[in-house]
Amino acid sequence: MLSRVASAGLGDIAEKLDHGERLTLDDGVRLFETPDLFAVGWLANRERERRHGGRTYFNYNIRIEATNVCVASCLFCAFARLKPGDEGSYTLSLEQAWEKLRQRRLQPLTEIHVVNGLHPDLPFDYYLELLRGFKRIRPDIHLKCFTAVEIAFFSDLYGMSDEQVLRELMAAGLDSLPGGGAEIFAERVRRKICHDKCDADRYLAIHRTAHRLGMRSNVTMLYGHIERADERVDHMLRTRALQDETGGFQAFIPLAFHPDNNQMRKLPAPTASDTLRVHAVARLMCDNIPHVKAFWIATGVEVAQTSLWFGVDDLDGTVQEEKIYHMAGAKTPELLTTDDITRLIRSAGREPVERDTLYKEVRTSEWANW
Ligand code: V47
Repeated sequence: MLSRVASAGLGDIAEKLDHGERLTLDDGVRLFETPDLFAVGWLANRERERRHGGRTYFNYNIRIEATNVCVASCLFCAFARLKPGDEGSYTLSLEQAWEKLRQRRLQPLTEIHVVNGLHPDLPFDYYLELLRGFKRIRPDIHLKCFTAVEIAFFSDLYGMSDEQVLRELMAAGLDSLPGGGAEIFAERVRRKICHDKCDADRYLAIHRTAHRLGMRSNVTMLYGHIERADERVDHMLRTRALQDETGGFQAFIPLAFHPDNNQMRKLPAPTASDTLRVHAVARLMCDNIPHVKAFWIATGVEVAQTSLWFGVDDLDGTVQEEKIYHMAGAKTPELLTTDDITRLIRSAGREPVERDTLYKEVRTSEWANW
């Protein structure tokens, strides 16, 4: 296989990886440009197996999107509605949001993932109470809530520093931050697809602060729209640089662009081979981030399963009730059971490991009394 890697013009990259040398922007672009996807995948798989062997992580989680009212006008978004009362807009009352968790009291959930629109009228107390209520119902559950973009919005709207916002949310029960809102860090792309939300420096600064305060977080990358290969690699390198400083990122999560019902609908969706390549290159570039996650809702279940041989070691989880991708045309199911996920992983020749949000091994199938 090494001779094939050399024929693909990647021999020097293989050597760097063997010597623990870091890949550069130019290396990353070459990994995107070489036609030999299999060679790139093989290198990424080697790195994946060096870190995790065949272990493949997933968790028993639920997603709650409390409101889709959003003042931002991201071109790729099919979920947001500008104002309360606009057709298709919704905002859950606190009771309704808590009820979603109560209805699942028999499920051995370990995590709630909350992502919302940027609602201009809700008081900060709504979010604090949302968290407190979840913890009252299930004190043991991990709350992975609010993207850095939401945190920046709260600080600006409620007149607080990012650190104050994070501290207050933590006191109310916030345990970690999800990776959403990163899109592509490059200014050229951000200006075009999401000009009115926080910029890359602020996104990264909020994650830096969250890590300093003791929280873990993830980072995403929205790909397959107007970004170039060098901008993808730049995104990975900026993430890697912050990880060198803090060590607080757990997973890098490429997110495949879905073109239905949004202002970029003329663009085609990324292909399966592009998806496999992006995950593989992320594994190779982000050498200091423990996990590369394929979000099966976005990639499709079959491609997510295949990606387990292209650098990926994490499949997110059961998810349940996902809206952002389904409103943008995702044909994936809204939920996989832990049995479904385990079967997918096993039949790919990998070893399923159920985890909590912080990657501690758990076996919810053995929990009694749920
Ligand atoms: O930031 C929105 C993306 C993200 C579209 O941290 C779209 O574990 C593709 O953050 N096509 C939210 N993508 C989802 C998210 C996430 C997902 C999985 C795991 C984690 C984690 C976080 O969804 C947004 C945006 O980048 N998005 N619209 C679309 N049409």
